[in-house]
Amino acid sequence: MKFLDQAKVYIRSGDGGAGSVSFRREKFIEFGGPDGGDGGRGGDVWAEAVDGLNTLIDYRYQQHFKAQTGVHGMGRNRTGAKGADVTLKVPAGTQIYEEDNETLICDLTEVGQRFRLASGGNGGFGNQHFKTSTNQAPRRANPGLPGEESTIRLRLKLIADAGIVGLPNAGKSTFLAAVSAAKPKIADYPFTTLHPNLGVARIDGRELVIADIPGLIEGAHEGVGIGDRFLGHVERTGVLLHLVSAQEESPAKAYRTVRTELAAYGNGLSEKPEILALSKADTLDAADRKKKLAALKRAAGRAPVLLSSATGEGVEATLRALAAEIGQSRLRESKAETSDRWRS
Ligand SMILES: Nc1nc2c(ncn2[C@@H]2O[C@H](COP(=O)(O)OP(=O)(O)OP(=O)(O)O)[C@@H](O)[C@H]2O)c(=O)[nH]1
Ligand SMILES: [Mg+2]
Repeated sequence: MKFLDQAKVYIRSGDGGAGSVSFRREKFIEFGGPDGGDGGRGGDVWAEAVDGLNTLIDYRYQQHFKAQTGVHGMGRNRTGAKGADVTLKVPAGTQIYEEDNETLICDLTEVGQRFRLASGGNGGFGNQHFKTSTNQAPRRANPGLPGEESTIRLRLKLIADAGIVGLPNAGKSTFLAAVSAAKPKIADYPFTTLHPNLGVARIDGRELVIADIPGLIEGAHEGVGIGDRFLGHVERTGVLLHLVSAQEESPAKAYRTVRTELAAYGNGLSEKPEILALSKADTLDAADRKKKLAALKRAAGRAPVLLSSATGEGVEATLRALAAEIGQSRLRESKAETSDRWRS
C-alpha cells in the first residue's frame, strides 16, 4: 500500500453578499426612507482533523473547495444569510503549508482541531447605512467583499507508534509482516521496500502502529540509496526499532552506519528511544550468535534482543519492549503538547 501523503488543494472562501438598495413604501406612511439590508458574510474554509482517516487519498479526487457566497441583503432591513462554510476533513497529523510548501499554516495533530484557512468576504452595507442629514434617500449600497483564494499543500506524516530502521535487507518488512496483517514486499535484495508500509500489531491487549521504511545506507542523508526522505515518516513515532541483520559481517559497523544517518538527519531522531535487535537470529549457530551479540552489545552499549521473524524467537519480547517505550514517550508528549498545541 502506497501512502499518498501530499496533496495540493485550491480553496476559496465565499464572497460577501451585496447590500441592497430599497425604500420603505407603504400607502399611509410618509417619509419611508431607505431600508436596504446588508449582505451576508461569505462562508469560511476550514480544515479539521477527524477520526477514521489515515491518508489524504480523498484529495486525489477533489482538489477544489469553495465556500458559498453570502446572500444579498433585501428590503425591510433584512440582512442576507451567511454563506455556508466548507470544511476539509483531514487525518490527525496533517500539516498545511502555503503553496511554497515551506510556510506552515497549521499543524493539526489531534482529532477535533480546527483551523480557519480562509475567511469569507464581508457582506456589503445596504442603503440604510448611507442615510445622512443631507441625503435622505441614498441610492447607494456596497457590493460584498470578495472571498480569499489560495492554493495550499497538505502534508501527512504518518503517525506510527514505532518506526523500523536499519540497513537494507535487515528484515524490516519481514518483521512487519510477521506481527501485523500488512503485506509488504519482501525479497532477498536491498531496497525491496521503496515506500513506507504501515501495520498494526497487538501485544498484551494494546495496539501498536508500526511503520516499515526503506533501508538506510551510508550517505543516505546526502541522498545515497533511496536517501533519508522517508525518515519523516518516523519523526513522530514514540520509539524506533533498529534491526541489525545477523548476517552482517560486522553488526557493530552496521549499527553505527544507521546511527550516523539518524544523527545526520536530525529532527530528534537520534534522541528517540531505540529498541535494538539482532535480526535473522535463526541463521546463526550458537558460537556465532554469541560473538555477534557481544559485538553489537559493545557498539550500542546495551544488550540487543535476539530476533527471528522466521521462527518467532524474540518477536513478542520485541513488541513488548516497543509497547513499554511507547507508553512512556507518548505520555511525555501529551504533557508537552497542552501548552504548545497550536503551532501556526
Ligand atoms: N532466515 C531468516 N530470513 C529472514 C528473516 N527476516 C528476513 N529474512 C529474509 O531476509 C531478506 C530481506 O528481508 P526484508 O524483510 O525484505 O528486508 P528489509 O529490511 O525490509 O529490506 P529493504 O526493504 O530492502 O530495506 C528476505 O529474503 C527475507 O526472507 C529471519 O528472521 N530469518
Ligand atoms: Mg523492506
